[in-house]
Amino acid sequence: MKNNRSRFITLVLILALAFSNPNKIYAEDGYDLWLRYKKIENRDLLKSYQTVLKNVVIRSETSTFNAAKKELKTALPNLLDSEISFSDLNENGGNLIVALRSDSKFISENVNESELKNLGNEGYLIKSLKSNNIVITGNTEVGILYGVFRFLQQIQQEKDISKLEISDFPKTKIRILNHWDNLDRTVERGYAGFSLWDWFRLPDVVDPRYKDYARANASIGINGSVITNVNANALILTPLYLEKIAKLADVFRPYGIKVYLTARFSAPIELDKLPTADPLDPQVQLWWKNKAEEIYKYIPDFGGFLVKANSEGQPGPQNYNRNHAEGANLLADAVAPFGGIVMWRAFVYDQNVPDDRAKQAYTEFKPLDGKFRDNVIVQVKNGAIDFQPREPFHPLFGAMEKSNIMMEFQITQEYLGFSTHLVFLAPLFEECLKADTYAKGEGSTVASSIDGSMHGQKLTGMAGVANIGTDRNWTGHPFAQANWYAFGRLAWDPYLKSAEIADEWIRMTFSNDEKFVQPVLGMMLISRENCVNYMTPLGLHHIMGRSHHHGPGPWVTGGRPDWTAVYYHRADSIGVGFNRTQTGSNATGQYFKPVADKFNNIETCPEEFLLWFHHVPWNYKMKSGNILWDEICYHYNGGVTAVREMQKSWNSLEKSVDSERFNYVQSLLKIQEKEAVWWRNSCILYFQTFSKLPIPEYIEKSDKTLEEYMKIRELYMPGI
Ligand code: GCW
Repeated sequence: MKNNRSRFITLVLILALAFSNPNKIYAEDGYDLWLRYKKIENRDLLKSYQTVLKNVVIRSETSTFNAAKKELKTALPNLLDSEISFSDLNENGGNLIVALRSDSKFISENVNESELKNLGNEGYLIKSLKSNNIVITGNTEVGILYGVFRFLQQIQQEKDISKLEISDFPKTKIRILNHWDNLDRTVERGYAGFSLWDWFRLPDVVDPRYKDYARANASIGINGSVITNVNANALILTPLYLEKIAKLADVFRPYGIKVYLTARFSAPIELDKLPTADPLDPQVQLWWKNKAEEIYKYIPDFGGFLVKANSEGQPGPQNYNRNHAEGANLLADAVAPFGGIVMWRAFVYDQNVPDDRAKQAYTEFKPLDGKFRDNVIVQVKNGAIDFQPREPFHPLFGAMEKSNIMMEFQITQEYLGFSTHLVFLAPLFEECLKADTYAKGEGSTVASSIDGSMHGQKLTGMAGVANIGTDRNWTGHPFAQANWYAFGRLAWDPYLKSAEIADEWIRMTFSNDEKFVQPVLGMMLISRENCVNYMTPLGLHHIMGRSHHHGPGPWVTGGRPDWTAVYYHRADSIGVGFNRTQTGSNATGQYFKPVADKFNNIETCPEEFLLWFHHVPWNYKMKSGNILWDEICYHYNGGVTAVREMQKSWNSLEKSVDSERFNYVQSLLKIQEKEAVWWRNSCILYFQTFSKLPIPEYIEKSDKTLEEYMKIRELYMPGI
């Protein structure tokens, strides 16, 4: 009896709490990403959605329709806080009709064939009809699935759905994540825990997370996943693993995602003791043909291989005096009968230290243009060095006229503060995609070189080195989720604007409240420039800690020269910066003429790339009127100030966000501030030993000496 009474009191208390503050924001751990499907905040809109969306008609007998239906079933009742009925296509009466045109009389009566003509096999049409019905259709099931996600996003972002007319299709074919995941579940350059792929328990245990991973990717149009590290392990190609991979492929398939693997070039030797891996050796060719056949038995829609060859110690065709095209074509021929492709990376540098590492990829690949098979696509990093906070675009973009070429961005923040710094990467991606290569005159943007519009390539794509791991919130920093999101959106449409992408993401991940959206948008949009300022302003690059790449290390020297910082900044008593002009390494000569001329001339070289291309005297007069030394100090200090501004902004938003994510971001921003100060102080003190000029008065005094900074040793860093 007593027990019952106390239960009753507890219940009353719970109910009272629940109703006392209807706007209470509950703790969230970030697992749901941008697929939170929380009840619509705006009451009028909620009402109008409830009126329009009462019943949904969708087939469920195929796995992709089933996935779409499940998503709608999870999302709509939560977003609309109302019951929604679902019926099969052959029944009538739905006001949201999701179907192929050929399957639905209603759609064929209301949508012209011509409206679907340009959508290809992954596009969709979402249309509100006068009758108040909404249709989601496309030429394929996966196109419709993308349409369903896009439709839900309209609701999540509280948009008017009474006049929808969205017809969209991806501008690139391969939109793919590259996981640098090892078989022992460590992740190279991963800062969000361990690898998602639980090889030990697979194939028997299929973690529900695999499906959520697929949902998140499909929601932004990602259609491929290379699940293993480019620093490859040949074992992944053996039956032991193929059986496990087949399970992952089964989970991803309904979501339109294909599995790809990294191929270790020496696999024939390592796995089957062949005497060679020479791409022109018939035995080697046969080995790869058989291997491909075996893989396709396990995974009939296997996507193909990604290869890092003759780079950082990885084996490749050059070990046998063959070139990259001969290596790529070997694998391409093996997967071609099954419709597979080969993504061959242009990030190459071998044991010989070049006069300028920035030139190597172009030097090796440009002469091979036209020599690759049709099912090979050359995967090029956005810049010629290595995912720096800012790099000029890679000179291979626009230059490969007769070869398929795709973009590789790094989503994981190897050089941008790991998963502890809030850095929204869309502006970095956008800056590169918008850059003008002048390959075919003005307006030949990098984006047009990777979507096939510049040179008419058939195979197109964009890869992103994933920032995902076993952390509950997937990406470590809650805001790093936005980088995964932004990558997917830009792979789908490389012409999108960062502000648009951020706005969508904030609304779905946090809130539609303008008082929250606007300040957060502001923080996100300047965050990458801030990072450049406190790490590597004015074209400085590769001056971070050795090997783990965390924190400043402009003093790093010794060992292989192009792995040191001094190789890249070349500071001396006269000035700082790498002379890559005609009087230096002539890396500028790899760009088309108008671009080369612009970079060559110190007067026209954009200041953000000044020290990338020029060795500039400390007293050089900058556009601001400052001399170079003062300008460097100004940027470093500006970076710190801006992080403090971000902190203020975030602190003012405490009431608009759940305490779990609020507190976590607040703590991470503290780390970011501390590290921005570390970067600023140590870099200024270091470069001062060359410039011998005073540090401007307005900059707070460093509490450590340069020697103290140089002594900092970081142990057991993640991601190595
Ligand atoms: O950025 C560098 C990283 C290496 C990486 C390499 C690459 C996978 O420091 O960890 O190796 O690039 O892109 O191959």
